[in-house]
Amino acid sequence: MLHKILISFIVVLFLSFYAGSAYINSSSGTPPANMTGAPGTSSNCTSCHSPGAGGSGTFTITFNNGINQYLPGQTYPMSVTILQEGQKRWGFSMVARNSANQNVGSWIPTNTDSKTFSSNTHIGHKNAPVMTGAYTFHFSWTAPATPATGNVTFYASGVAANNNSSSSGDYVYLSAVSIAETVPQATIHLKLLLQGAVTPGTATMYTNLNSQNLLPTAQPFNTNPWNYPGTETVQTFTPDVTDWVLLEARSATNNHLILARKAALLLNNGTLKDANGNPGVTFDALPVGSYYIAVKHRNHLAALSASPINLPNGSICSTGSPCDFTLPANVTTGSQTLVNTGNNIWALPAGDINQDGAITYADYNAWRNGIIFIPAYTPADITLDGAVSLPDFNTFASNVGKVALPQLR
Ligand SMILES: [Ca+2]
Ligand SMILES: [Ca+2]
Repeated sequence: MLHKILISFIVVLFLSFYAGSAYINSSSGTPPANMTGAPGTSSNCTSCHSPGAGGSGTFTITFNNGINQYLPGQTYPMSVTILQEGQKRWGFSMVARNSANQNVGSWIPTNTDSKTFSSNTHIGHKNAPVMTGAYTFHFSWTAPATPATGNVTFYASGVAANNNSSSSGDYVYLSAVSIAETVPQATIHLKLLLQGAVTPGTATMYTNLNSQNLLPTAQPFNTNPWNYPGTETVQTFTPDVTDWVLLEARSATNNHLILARKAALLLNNGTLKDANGNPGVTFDALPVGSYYIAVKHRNHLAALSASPINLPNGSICSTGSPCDFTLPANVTTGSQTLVNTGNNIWALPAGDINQDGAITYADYNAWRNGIIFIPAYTPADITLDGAVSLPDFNTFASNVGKVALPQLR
């Protein structure tokens, strides 16, 4: 009997607490489900926060730093930012829906301020954080592994509350962002340095050819010995471009066999982008899969990956991973092929002025014959500064005897 009375007392206590409590309190732990503004939801947070509408702030959904495309099975960073001057406490609720308005993918909270709920169909705030003026929640979303999900739309509501322990003085915002499914492509993200342009002891290169407007707008590998007919062109170089390079995808079982080529732009931090500006280098029409990767330059020796690399290889080349050609371990015959520029930062060696795949005294003759007195984009300029002068000779002299792999010459 005492037991029953006790339970009734607790139930009554709970109900009175709930009835007397403002909604901000009851939902500050986790937002209620279906309050995202998605099609078919009867309400959003305006049903419990007043005035709700009419706030002066903003609510922004950001998917993968604004790149609104996804690949099946990949995980992407996301964030929502709620901004309203004077407000102090923040919440949100979000779903991902396909064009049939079904929940798709899965959510991953990456901070303690958010959590998933409703069987991982929603993500929202956890213990609504307190901060004045604005708040950003960070989390991740994993796309469905099965292809052909199609366009996905994120629907979210955000609450900018005044933290007065009542539902008054709170504003609600709605936002939606659509992303498109893309077909996986054979894209390589690679990291490499050209010795001639390296600032010694650092993993950065200068961009002197670019800043002097000497870089050709069309890819420069259309002559001997490459005879690459690609039509890659650039309208305007971004200031971080160091030079053109030529990438090759080679068979995983026979790295003498070239399957695809692409000319691309090497940036001063050692990363690559396609001439169209997309990060990484995409081999058009090459199926996704595993390939040896070779990189070539006009007057530096070429390098080949130490092993096949599975393409696409993510969205960046992580330091130390097999795509990082600044480490000898990731390049075939790495410590012989590459040159240590200091601080154990390795680069493709400069000096192959006659472009035969070896650095010999034939290159000295080519340098002497290539001396010029006006800035130019020319093979004899192995320091990539637009001049053919003594520093080119000195760099060449330090590399005499270096030879690229036979299959790269
Ligand atoms: Ca040579
Ligand atoms: Ca030079």
